[in-house]
Amino acid sequence: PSDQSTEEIHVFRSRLPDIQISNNVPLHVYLFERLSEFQDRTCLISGSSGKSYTFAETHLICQKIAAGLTNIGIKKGDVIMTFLQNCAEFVFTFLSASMIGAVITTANPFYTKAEAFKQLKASNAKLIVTQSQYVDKFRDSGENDLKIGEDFSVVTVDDPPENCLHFYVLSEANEEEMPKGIVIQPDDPVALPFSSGTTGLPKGVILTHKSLITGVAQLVDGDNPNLYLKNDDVVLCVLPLFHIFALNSVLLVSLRAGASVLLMQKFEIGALLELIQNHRVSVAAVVPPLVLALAKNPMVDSFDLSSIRLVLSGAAPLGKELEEALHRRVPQAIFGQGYGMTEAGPVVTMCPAFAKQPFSTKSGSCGSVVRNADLKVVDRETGGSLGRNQPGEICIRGSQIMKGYLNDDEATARTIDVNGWLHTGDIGYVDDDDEIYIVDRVKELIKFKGFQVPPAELESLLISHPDIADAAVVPQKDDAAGEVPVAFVVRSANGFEITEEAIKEFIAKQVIFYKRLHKVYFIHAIPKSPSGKILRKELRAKLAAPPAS
Ligand code: 4UU
Repeated sequence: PSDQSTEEIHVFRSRLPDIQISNNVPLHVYLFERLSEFQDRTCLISGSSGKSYTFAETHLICQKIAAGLTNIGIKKGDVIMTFLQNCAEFVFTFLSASMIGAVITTANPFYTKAEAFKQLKASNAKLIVTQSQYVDKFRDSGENDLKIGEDFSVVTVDDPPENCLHFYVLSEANEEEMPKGIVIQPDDPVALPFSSGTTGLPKGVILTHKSLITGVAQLVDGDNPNLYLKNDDVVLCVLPLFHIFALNSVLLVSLRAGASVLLMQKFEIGALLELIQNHRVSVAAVVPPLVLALAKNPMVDSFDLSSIRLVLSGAAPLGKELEEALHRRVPQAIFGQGYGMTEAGPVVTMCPAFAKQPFSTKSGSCGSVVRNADLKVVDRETGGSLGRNQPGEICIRGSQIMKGYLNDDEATARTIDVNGWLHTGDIGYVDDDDEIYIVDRVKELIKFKGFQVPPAELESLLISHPDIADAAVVPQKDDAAGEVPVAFVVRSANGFEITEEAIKEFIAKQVIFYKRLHKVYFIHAIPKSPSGKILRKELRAKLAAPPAS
């Protein structure tokens, strides 16, 4: 029963017909294809300063920066790290990199020094674009052998500290000096976000020009786009652009569709509500914790949110009650979810109620598979594909998925099989109306408010402590964050005195806030399979069980 011919039987497709996708050009060419039509429309709005840029201005600034990047020695294939909160410079840097065939690796600016250096090293970035307040994270810490000005350059969007350049050096270059004759192939990388995928440490996810164009086209192209954006839409960008959700499903789709992107540097409920009201935001991309804030906060009632027509939630499961609670406050809006994964390029399923000619959907569903792609549900035991209403591992195939992990063929082969299926590590099923429900996650990944917490990273830090013999980190359900990481720890023979507090503090010093341990349980041995794999299910079951008296 496991032969190839039966394997292909249960393939789910979008109800929207396939479309022609022009994914043989570079990403920026595709995104700015209709520039002459949109040039005077607003492209970007900075929420904090109110400054805005038209499409023509955005395009010109990007050409200047492309020249500026070339002037400071950035070449095709080089990696540039953005270490930025949402701002116009993030967008400019991303698009300019595409213009010269460079690659952007996006990182969270709240990363600790150790986390920042890890990504810098793994991605081999030649340039970091950041704010002056974060530059110290890239200064030598003794163990790191990389140095600013020698191994990589740093550009800051505000006054540059020692050895760093001001962003003006890039943005005031002469666009005429943009290098000519750079040939960019569809299979060349353009973005390198980091993700731990189904197992292990964070890895560079190679997204090519072709993958990102396909991912955008699947949402906003065609006569009946799955995510119908009008060119007078104002799309809220409060989710961080360093994460693939906002990068793809807020920024890139809006650029392609000619909609305006309202950039918010950080989430603050009052400022957010004011911006929605003042800029007449019509499309809002959110994550469940943001839905919670909007559904519960009494301030919401004093603002006019009547401009919102679409609310797209993703990156973590959204409870029905929560969705309905927010819907009562924004009754005119269509609510729906997208389900994605960095490696999947990123969208796997999208709410079809967002289409130009919409399909009705049920609350709780993550939408239907995107067009121009195949989805199957796999039985984890037999490897065979399953029919409707049977939960199994969601697999996705199409030109949008990643090329692979950077310098990690083994992890790539574990994730994308020989038939081109990307295995998501999520358990879900397809119902009779082609709607997809995610019901569980079998991969290690923990998601705190939609942010990735890779257990392997915390486990390796824990094991590095002399008083800890062994450790395992698993998710625990949490009302505010969805999930929080908790640790099971085996004390080493000499370490019988180490306390929960000491362990929490040891971790907190080394990681970004959302990776902090919320609880430490001491245990005699970590349950493992004969091959040495941590039996995470057993540990998760311990958490679910009532405490032994
Ligand atoms: C239950 O979270 C993302 C990408 C999300 C995204 C992107 C574009 C959503 C909508 C969109 O338009 O990527 P990662 O790599 O950070 O995390 C991937 C994992 C998934 O494998 C799944 O476990 O995050 C979880 N996840 C969800 N879970 C993502 N979306 C959902 C969802 N419901 N809607």
